[in-house]
Amino acid sequence: TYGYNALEPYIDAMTMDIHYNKHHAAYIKNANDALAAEQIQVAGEQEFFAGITKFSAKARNNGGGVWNHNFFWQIMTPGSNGPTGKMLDALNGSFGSLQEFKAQFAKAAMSRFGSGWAWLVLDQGKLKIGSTPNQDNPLMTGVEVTGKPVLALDVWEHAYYLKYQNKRAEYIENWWNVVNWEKASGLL
Ligand code: MN3
Repeated sequence: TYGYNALEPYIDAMTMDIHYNKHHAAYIKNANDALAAEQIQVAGEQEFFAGITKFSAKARNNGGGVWNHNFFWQIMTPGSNGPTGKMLDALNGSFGSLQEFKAQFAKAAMSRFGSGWAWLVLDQGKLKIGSTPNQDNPLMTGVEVTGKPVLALDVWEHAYYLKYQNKRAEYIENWWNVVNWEKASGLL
């Protein structure tokens, strides 16, 4: 874990505080309400997301919100270093170069209209980039990019608006400075 100000100057403390204590907390409360109201009983998150089409929009949006943010906090770290070892090899192998990977990921994050997420996933041994709307994620059945999440970037305005306002591209560019490549590498 790290403090709200730990990702400064790339992500500001107030954004982190509100994002964690208000947005994420609301997803947790509403997901728990939905699970109870719909009497959803699943063995775990894999089963929940695999069966997502059976559940309400409230369960989907908030269940996704909980998982996505739990993952997002872990995939960031202060004092980020670039990818090395098998992570760098995998990115080079799949995208040609680190630069090309970053360009494709940024494009996915930029071209998500409205609120959503950009993802790097591992799917049947291959790395893929994609994005999802709202709080959908690649563990859900029927979304446009499926697989095991390796990186996730929140491109909801609540993730960057206080510091970056409308400049999503600048937020994305700066986000590379806080990526937890060690954690990501462990997911390969
Ligand atoms: Mn968010």
